[in-house]
Formats: sequence, structure tokens, C-alpha cells
Amino acid sequence: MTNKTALITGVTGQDGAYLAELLLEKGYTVHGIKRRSSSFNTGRIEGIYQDPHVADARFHLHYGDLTDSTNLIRIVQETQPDEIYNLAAQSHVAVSFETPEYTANADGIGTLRLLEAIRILGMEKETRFYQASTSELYGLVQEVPQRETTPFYPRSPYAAAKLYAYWIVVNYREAYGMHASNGILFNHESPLRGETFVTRKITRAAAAIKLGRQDKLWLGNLDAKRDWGHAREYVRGMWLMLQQAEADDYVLATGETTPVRTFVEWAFADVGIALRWEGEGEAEKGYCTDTGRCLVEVDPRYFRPTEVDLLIGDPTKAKEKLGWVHETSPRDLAREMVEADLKIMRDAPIGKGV
Ligand code: NDP
Ligand code: GDR
Repeated sequence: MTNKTALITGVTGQDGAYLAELLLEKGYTVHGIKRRSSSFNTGRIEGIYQDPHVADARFHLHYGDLTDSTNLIRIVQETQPDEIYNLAAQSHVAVSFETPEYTANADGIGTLRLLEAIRILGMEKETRFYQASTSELYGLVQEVPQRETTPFYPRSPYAAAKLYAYWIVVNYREAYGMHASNGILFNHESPLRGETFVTRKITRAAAAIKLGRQDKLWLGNLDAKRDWGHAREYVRGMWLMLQQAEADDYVLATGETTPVRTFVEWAFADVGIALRWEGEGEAEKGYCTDTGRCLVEVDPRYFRPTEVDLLIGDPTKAKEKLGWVHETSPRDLAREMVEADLKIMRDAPIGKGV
């Protein structure tokens, strides 16, 4: 057990929840930054929430935002973290085309604000920093599989913002000797995945359609291929990066890629619905049952102005230097997510995915 202190931005998100749980298990005192919201946004961390009135509480939440420098400086000063995990971001690629300036501010400049907070407080030699970098940096395919040395070619405002964040982390490492690392993480999912990312949208819909609570699922590009791993395993890789003597940049991936349409087929098979691909024109194509009910159809509104067609990562460096390996295959991940959504939906009603 350790007595270290960690600060997690984005603690209410998928990765933040798994990472907070892992660090608490290891004995850390964990501070998390959450945004003010008009509705509850702490659902994912309910299981680890500790009443602040309890004397030995090790999990603490602070209101904050990556667009607010003074707030970040104050929180870093108050919490004096040994390790900072910067997971907060406007993380939806499609939404970044709608809100490019905000995405640049939160995802790009937000990372700079946090690095500057460390420097202003004179903590650059003590505090270790993890940056949530992404396989979206690879964008337009330059090399397969993608590894740490593969050139970047961002294809969205999200990826362009994360490109700035990646390089400012490298620069602060080189300029100020900071222990600052980029985890270039390929897609990772779980039952805690945000409901509008494609895997969760599919598993929720498969469960809802099975239970008669939804008629149809509308999706965008079914031919994109992604390297999907399990979020619980990837947060362990983040922690491992900050335990190394030297800071560095690492790819975390499974090395296996799957088309979105295959994930659809898996999820519906897992709820016991057999689907067949049918249709004439592009917009009319869909997945239909033997009785002619089309349950999954394509809506071009979900197409992105520029798409990332193929992601497949090479995690060799992480394996050799960190001893990190993934365990869950994309097929088992789909099964786990479907089972979790069936359970959630049997217990409570839901709205439709968008
Ligand atoms: P989520 O979208 O689930 O979580 C994002 C978190 O950031 C949430 O806690 C959100 O708060 C918070 N947040 C958003 N904007 C701000 C802001 N301006 N200030 C403070 N907090 C903010 O993402 P994931 O957990 O899936 O991903 C974690 C990080 O890893 C992100 O940076 C993402 O871009 C990156 N990443 C994710 C991958 C994946 O496959 N999951 C792969 C590679 C990188 P709220 O809950 O209130 O919305
Ligand atoms: P991605 O994840 O863009 O890879 O970013 P997402 O699940 O949103 O899309 C994956 C692929 O599926 C296609 N797609 C759809 N996507 C969504 N969201 N909704 C749909 O209806 C739909 N139909 C098809 C997309 O076009 C895309 O090709 C995720 C995020 O977690 C980022 O923060 C992270 O950096 C990267 O993964 C790695």
C-alpha cells in the first residue's frame, strides 16, 4: 500500500471512475475534479464515493473545469498531488465538429493550463503527469499497425486539439525535466462507456430492442474499424506509466481490429436476435430479421465530415517496458457490455440513444 496522493481530472467519466477505483485500492488518497452540472454527473463514481465527514476519507471531489486556470492552480496547490492524471476532455469526435473552439480550449489549452499550474507552483520536479492522448492522432492511415513512431495525421477538431496536448506534454518534459507521459490509448470501452459512443449505443439498443423498449437503431459509418479494449485494463497501463523511472510515451491497444458492423452482429447475436444485411440504396441498407423487420439502419447524419477508417495498435513497447498486456478480447467485451445493459434495462426504463 502507498500513501501517495493523486489528482484525476475527468473523474466522473468512464476512465476516471475505473482509475479512481484502482488508485484507492492501492492506498492512494484520490482527489477528483468534477464539473458543475444541472443534473447528477457522478453516477459512475457512486460506488467509491466517501462521505467527506468521515475522518479517514481518501476520496475527495472538487468543482473545477479545464477552461479555468485559477481554479486549476488552486486545486493543485490545495491537493499537492504526487501524480496528476489528465483525463478530462470533450471526448466525442463527432461533437468536436459542432463545438471545435470549445474542444480546442478544453482538450488542448486545458492541458497547457494544468502543466502551467504545476510549474507556477514550483512542483515540476515532484509531480508526475499523465496525459490522455489518443489513437485519433493517427487519423488518416500512414502505417499499420500504428505504434509510437507512426506519424500523426489528425482528422477532427478533437484530434487536432489532442495533437497540441500531446506535443505540449513532450515539450514540458524536455524543457523543464517534468515526469510527463502520453498514453496513446486506442478505443477502450466497458459497461461504463458513454451512451453516445458507438459500442455502448449498440449494446444499449440491442438490449432495449430485445426487451421491446426500442424499435430501431440508427447508426452512421458501419465500415470504420476500431481496436477495442477494456477500459479497466487500460487505466492500469496509465498508472504503470507514472511508476517508471523515466517519463515516456506508450501505445495501449489490443492489436486486433473490428468493423463497427461486426460489433452490431455480435451484440444482436448476444441478445438472441439473428440479423441479415439487406437493402438496395446506401440509405436504405440495414440489418433485418427473417420476418422482414429492419432493426438497424444507416442515417447519414451520423457520418463525420472526415473519418478515421482504420485503427489497429501495436502495444509491443508497453508490453516490453511496462509489462502491460490486455486480457479482454473485443468479442468478450461486447458480450460483457450487452449483459450489463440487459441488466440495467430490466431494472429501469431508458431514453433512446442519439
Ligand atoms: P468521458 O467522456 O467518459 O469522460 C470525460 C470526462 O471529462 C468527464 O468526467 C467529463 O465531465 C470531463 N470533462 C469534460 N469537459 C471538461 C472540462 N472542460 N473541464 C473538466 N472536466 C471536463 O471520456 P473517457 O473516460 O472515455 O476518456 C478519458 C480521456 O481519455 C479523455 O480525455 C478522452 O479524450 C481520452 N481517450 C479516451 C479513449 C477511449 O476510448 N475511451 C481513447 C483515447 C483517449 P462530465 O462527466 O461532467 O461530462
Ligand atoms: P471514436 O469513437 O470516434 O473512435 O472516438 P466512437 O465510438 O464515437 O466512433 C467509432 C466509430 O464508429 C462510427 N460510428 C458511430 N459513432 C457514433 N458515436 N455513433 C454512431 O451512431 C456511429 N455509427 C458509426 C464512427 O464514425 C467511428 O468511425 C473514441 C473516443 O473515446 C475518443 O475520445 C477517443 O480518443 C477515441 O475513441 C480513441
